Amino acid sequence: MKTLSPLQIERLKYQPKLPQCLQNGINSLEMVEGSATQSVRDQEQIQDLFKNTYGKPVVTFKNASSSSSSEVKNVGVILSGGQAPGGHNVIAGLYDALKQANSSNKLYGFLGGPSGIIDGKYVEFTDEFIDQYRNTGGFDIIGSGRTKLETEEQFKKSLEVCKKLGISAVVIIGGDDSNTNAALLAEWFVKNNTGIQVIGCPKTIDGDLKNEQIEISFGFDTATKTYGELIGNIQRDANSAKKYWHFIKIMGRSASHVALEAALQTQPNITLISEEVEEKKMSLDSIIGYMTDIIVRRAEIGKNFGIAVVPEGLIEFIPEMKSMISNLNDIMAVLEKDSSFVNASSVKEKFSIVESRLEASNAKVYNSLPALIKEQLLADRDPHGNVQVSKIETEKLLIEMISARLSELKANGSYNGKFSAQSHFFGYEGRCAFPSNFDADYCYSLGFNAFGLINFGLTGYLSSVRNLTSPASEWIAGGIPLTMMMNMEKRHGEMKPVIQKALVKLDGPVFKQLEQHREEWAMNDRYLFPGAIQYFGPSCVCDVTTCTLQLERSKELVNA
Ligand code: FBP
Repeated sequence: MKTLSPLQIERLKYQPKLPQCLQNGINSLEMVEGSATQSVRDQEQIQDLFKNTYGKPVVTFKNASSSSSSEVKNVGVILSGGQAPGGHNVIAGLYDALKQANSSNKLYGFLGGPSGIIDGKYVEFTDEFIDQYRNTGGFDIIGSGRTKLETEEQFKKSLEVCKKLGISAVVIIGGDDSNTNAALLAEWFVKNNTGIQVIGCPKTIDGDLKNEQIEISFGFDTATKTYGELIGNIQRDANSAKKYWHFIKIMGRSASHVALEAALQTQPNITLISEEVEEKKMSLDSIIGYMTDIIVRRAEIGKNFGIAVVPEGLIEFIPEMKSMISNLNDIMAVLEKDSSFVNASSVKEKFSIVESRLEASNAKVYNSLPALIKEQLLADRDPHGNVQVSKIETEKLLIEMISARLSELKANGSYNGKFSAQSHFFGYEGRCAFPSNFDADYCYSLGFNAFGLINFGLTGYLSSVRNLTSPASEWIAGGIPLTMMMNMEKRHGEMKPVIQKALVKLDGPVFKQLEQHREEWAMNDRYLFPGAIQYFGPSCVCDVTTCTLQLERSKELVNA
């Protein structure tokens, strides 16, 4: 018998809220189709690659006047990619809808991510099994993984496993890369007349899987609130001791939504936004200059402490680094399979092999970095060919370079302060927290709605629940074709169809909010202390969504 914490016991009892149209029952829905869609870019190439699933309409559900019966269906579900709070509730919502539609329906969970469907590793869900995981964080119900589903052999194996279990639909819960897998699998299943549908669910704490129909990916709300709590606590510590500069790297592999949201929640002294760095073509040197200037100005008024928030993906957005990393990715795709590189006698030898293959200007940039960062840049790419930025200690790189700059300023008499820095990385801490009420409701709705899409025979669609700043009963449920979000990008040295990441918009209301206040926050300590996520208590504390969602939605509503 497992021992449960008091909060676990109370959260198991929470009944997530559903949009009104889903409350009347999964068999009482009517589907309304919009007009045909296009991919965000590279339309011809995407259409050619997704001949069977391209161009489908956006769909919305509304209550039907009568209810219909539903045939028996077996469904498989996969948790894919990085953990995000609420994944268990997506599965719970899917399970409840499926059983409501027909109690003979079965839900299978593939174990360990997409590899589960290839290797035929699965569990069958039951009430007792699901009930232990309702409203809990983590993906441990079936585990997750980052296997990329893209080869003919993988698809054939998946088909065999689905046939064996009588599965007619697969739900993939994942981020941009995982939903790219979902789109590829959906297309292959249609092309080969298998009759198996594929539906995606928008997951990622990074918040970069969004568009007009997907207002936010799940997990972003809880993760950013967790980081907000931690940053707030550190701000109080810094403001008490007044002796450290805290450099906090915040997760978010590429886009800076997480760092931006955490900054709006806490109002630190410095916040870097990768998209701004790229747009303004800020070199590493100019970033160091910008941060050093604030540190020096604060020291002049006796403040030798502060908080700097740095997005995890920063390094890939600094122009000279971006060029070097892109060149390095292509080289590593070859070197990872080259035994003379893999078995090189020392790290230094690896550095020189890499430098000899990089273009001259990129080799110069690579060579200028501290050995620690050079080594971290050589770490294995993820299965999608991305540098694993969570392993690159950008916060330490910045501290080292700023220290050196301050020593120079001290030597020429233009700085007289003390610089003592602490580094932090907040990432994994936020990915498995108990989902906030928002994420608990949103995820349950996404899963429930996914079964609605299956029931209407759709494939290659992403479950969509919108109007999220209104009460849950007013949320709008439906689906969007995955191909609508795709474009061509270079991965592992080759052009591939992928879901386009939604980066921070510099002309959007969220970044503008930071831009408008950052000088004030830099010098006058306007720290906010959000505290821990609250699950029970006044709605103004427990049910508020993120600043990002509120600002983006209020702009949309004004423009509507
Ligand atoms: P997803 O895009 O799969 O949701 O993962 C996002 C993320 O949490 C990033 O923020 C982070 O850089 C990365 O996963 C870390 O990956 P891993 O868990 O493999 O270390």
